[in-house]
Amino acid sequence: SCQKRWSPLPCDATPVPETVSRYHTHAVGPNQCCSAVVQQIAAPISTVWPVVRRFDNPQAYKHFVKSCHVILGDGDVGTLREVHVISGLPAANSTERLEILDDERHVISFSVVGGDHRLANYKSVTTLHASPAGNGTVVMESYAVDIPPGNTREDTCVFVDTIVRCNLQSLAQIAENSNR
Ligand code: A9S
Repeated sequence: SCQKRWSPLPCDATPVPETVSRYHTHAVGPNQCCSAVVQQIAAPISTVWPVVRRFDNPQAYKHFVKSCHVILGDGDVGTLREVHVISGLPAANSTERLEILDDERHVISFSVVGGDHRLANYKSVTTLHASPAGNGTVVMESYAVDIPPGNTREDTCVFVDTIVRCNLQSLAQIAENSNR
């Protein structure tokens, strides 16, 4: 479980939402690493979810994505997309499978099933939660991924955390601006 890595509070004393313990507990192999990123957004779930749920349109908030084409399926679980990324990354494209899309619990998950990049067996889960403070949203995105040959666990987490944090900051900006 990744819980210890990111929980600011002791696991045994902290009641976390059921969707958190349920969806952010990854089975992590010996040569894998996992982590999670949390982002506060000053916009309601009803504004954030329509952006996040679009498996066919990750470029709406992921700035590293140059283009995306659905290659199989119609947006249900099992749908495959091919993502092409901007230059400057150690990657060209990625083939990704929609694993979970839950419009009631606000959960989306995909796994990387192919492509020209170094993040083999990448799998992520993103959940939205009403912020305890008020009318905002807390986004939680966790992942597990193989540690690429020649990289350390730490390198890998820093690299992926950076990408995920960029994506969630961009999501926050878009959602907060669409509020005005
Ligand atoms: O797309 C995401 O939600 C998250 C990540 C970490 C995506 C990573 C990526 O698409 C690149 C941005 C191209 C970086 C993949 C699969 C491999 C990379 O090296």
